Formats: sequence, C-alpha cells, structure tokens
Amino acid sequence: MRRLLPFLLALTLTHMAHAAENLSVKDAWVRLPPPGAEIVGAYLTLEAKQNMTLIGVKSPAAESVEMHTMSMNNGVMRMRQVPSIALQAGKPVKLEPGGLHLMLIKPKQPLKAGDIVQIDLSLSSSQGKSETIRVPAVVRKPN
Ligand SMILES: [Cu+2]
Repeated sequence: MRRLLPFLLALTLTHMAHAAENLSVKDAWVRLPPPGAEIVGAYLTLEAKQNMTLIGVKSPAAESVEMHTMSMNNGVMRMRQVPSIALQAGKPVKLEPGGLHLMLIKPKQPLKAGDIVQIDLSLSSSQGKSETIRVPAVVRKPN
C-alpha cells in the first residue's frame, strides 16, 4: 500500500497535465467592472493542439460562468449564450470584447484591478474524455 500512493499520485498528475499540454491559454483577463456589476466579461485566447470542445466554464469567484457570442441584430448588438465552443487543432480562438466571450454571473466579491480570478475550463476531447483546467485571469481595464 505504501508503494501504491506515489504511483497513484504520479498517475493523477499525468492525467491533469494532459489537457494543459494540448491547450495553450493566453491573455486571460477580466474586464474591471463598475461597482455592483452583476455580469462581468472575461476574455482569453485558446489554442488547441488536438481538436477539442470547451463544454463548460466555472469560477470560484462567481455564481456561474456562461459562454456568450455577440451578433448584430437590426443594428443592435446582442449577446447570446452558446452551449459550447469548438476548438480546432492549430487554430487560435480569441474570446474578446465584441465577439465570443465568457460572462461571469454574479461575482461573489467586488473585483478590483490587479485581482486574479481563477477560471475553470471544462474540455472534452474528440475521444470524448473530459478534463478541467484552471487558468488565472487578471482583472484590468480594456486596452
Ligand atoms: Cu455576455
């Protein structure tokens, strides 16, 4: 039994590294919200080495997180929730203001510039395996 533990630990770590190895996450940030904001945009760039799908997002800093897209409808920009975001191997997907983005719903605490918000991305591989990776996003004003 004593020998089994390091082995199991190694196995767990290998498993956790898997999605992270196949996905690069860049420029993760959260828009500095006005005081009392109930919804806050979050943005990042995802590039997968293998085809995978972003199937869910959570954060310990908010009640829930939704994936949204924006589209022009009769001259009005509208946000619409999407159930998932497909990531094709080698094609960066940019979640940015005015396009695909994440929406933190009901932040649990006021967000200040420079705060780090943890965002948990749930990914499903093309083989149907799912994994969650945690990425830090900094709270800041848009550039
Ligand atoms: Cu939105």
